Amino acid sequence: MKVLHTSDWHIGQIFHNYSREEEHKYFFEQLKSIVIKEKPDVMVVSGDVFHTATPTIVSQRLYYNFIVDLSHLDDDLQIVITSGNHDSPSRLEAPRPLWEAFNVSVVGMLDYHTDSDDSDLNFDASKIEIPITRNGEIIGWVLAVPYMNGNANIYDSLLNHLKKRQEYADNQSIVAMGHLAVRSADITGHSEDIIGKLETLDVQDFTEVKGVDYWAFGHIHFPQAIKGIEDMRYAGSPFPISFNENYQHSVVSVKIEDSKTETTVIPLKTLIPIVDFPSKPKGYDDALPYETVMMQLIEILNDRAYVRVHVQTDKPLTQAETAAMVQAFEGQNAMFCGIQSYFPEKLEGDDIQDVKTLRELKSKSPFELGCSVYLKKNGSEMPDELKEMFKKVCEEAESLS
Ligand SMILES: [Mn+2]
Repeated sequence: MKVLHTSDWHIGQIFHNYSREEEHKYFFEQLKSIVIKEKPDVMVVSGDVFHTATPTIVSQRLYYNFIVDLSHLDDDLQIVITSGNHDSPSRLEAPRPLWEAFNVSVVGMLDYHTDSDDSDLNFDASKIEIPITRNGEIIGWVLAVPYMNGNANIYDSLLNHLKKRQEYADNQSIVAMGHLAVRSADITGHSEDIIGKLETLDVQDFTEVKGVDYWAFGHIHFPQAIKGIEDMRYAGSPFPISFNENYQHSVVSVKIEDSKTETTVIPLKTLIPIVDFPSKPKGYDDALPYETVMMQLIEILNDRAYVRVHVQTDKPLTQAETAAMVQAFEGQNAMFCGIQSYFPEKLEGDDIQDVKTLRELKSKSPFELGCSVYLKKNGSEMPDELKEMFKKVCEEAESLS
């Protein structure tokens, strides 16, 4: 069985006010060429199809057009799509019956039931056990597990259930999908707050599950064989979703034959590069002052790129300075994506250093925390006017929760 593994498309993302539509089209063109060349039996998309739970019409059109286009390429191509934490499970799944006509299986969520059948599963397993056929014969299965609170036991139960099915035979390949964070995975490019919120699973939770030929994971955007295990991979995002994702993006081609799994990482081209200008400094000493950076901007303005500017400064930039920087990008190919300021060391970390434990953190109000983060980032107290506005927002948010 041949599988093409991709994930974390994040269709509809707005990156520093810029639409990614053209980049998604560029990725889809590449993916189409890869499908033509690799001829997979099935393409699996392991979650985060859309960037938001309520994608715009433009985003949905992009998605529908591409999937339909792809399925027209080859009548035998199957596509399995599962939801990620960014997707709306029900919205993704709504056109499920229509998708079936295109050989596309979409699983947004598990269908739970209360009365038990003879398995130890309390949801409809047959919905997420997708048979993969070639010339009318089942050659393998995709266990299309959508995003949910992490629990690796589900895979054992699913395998037990699958093996009891009449259509199941020993020589069929099995691919398991999941949208989750595996502990000890390389989280390059992910900010800590993302990982902190995730329930994570141990890699052993999966290696102990016997009978899966390939694990097709989504969620972590850095492509990798988890802990070097070749048949357990994150496909990663198709192009940078954030400034931290400045690395080679790819999809994975998987060949399973006689229970042996061979994987090939297929690199993708990025249409619009992300650039840290003049470069990403280690700290204050390493950065260049505002005036110098402004003068050097000319080097980059003509390039089509997302540009984040880094400046060394002793005090927060004035509004006029920031405005002048923004102005410099106007009408140019380069796209302004913010300024990062670097202050002298002594100003950093005096304030929230005292917050060492979770309990201490919890004892601070969002307003207090926001003020100390501002102080840490800018080296000066938040201006009164901003404080007022921030306080109001905090109060409004608290009244909602
Ligand atoms: Mn994602």
